[in-house]
Amino acid sequence: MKLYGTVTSPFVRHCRVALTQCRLDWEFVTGDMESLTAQSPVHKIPYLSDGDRVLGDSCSIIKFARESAGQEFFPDIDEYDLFCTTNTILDAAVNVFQLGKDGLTPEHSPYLGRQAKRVESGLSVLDSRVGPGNYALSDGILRVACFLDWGLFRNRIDIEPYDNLRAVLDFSNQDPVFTSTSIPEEMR
Ligand SMILES: N[C@@H](CCC(=O)N[C@@H](CS)C(=O)NCC(=O)O)C(=O)O
Repeated sequence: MKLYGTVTSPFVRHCRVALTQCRLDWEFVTGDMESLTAQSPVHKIPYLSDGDRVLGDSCSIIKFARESAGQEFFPDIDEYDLFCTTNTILDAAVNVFQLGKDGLTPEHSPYLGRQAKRVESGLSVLDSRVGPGNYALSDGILRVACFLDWGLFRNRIDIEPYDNLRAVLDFSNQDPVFTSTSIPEEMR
């Protein structure tokens, strides 16, 4: 099977970690955004092809990986909500980032202003959701870590005030599979 995406995308990164953890036989196909998204079902990355099957979203790709390896995909509702909530915040952050590249900032658009506020208030929500304590590299925590690392790389977030979020990222950065998918140093 082939996973298509860039090395900077947080959605792609979570899939790379899951496919590696599940020890599936897969290949990472990377390249420039334009050519990758041209082939994708909804012109986004990641997407995965496995024979005749094409999966066009990180959520279905991770479910496919986990279940192919005989694992359950989100048996716990709170963990699933952490994943979904992080996705909402991450989508908002990506939105603000992409439109910013086109010269559109929150000052130009009330909707974009709401998206930016969602990211800001979302950090505090995530910080209390993850709480202090012993973390496991579950898909909820992994999604948070992929978001945080991308958000820092793109200068979209400041996690200095959030002890728990910093602890989640420190914890994730001790995992060899998570660090093997780090955004390359030369791109930072
Ligand atoms: N819901 C999708 C979101 C994926 C997504 O937003 N990917 C971004 C890259 S990080 C993308 O392809 N953006 C291209 C575009 O919007 O044109 C998933 O979870 O896979």
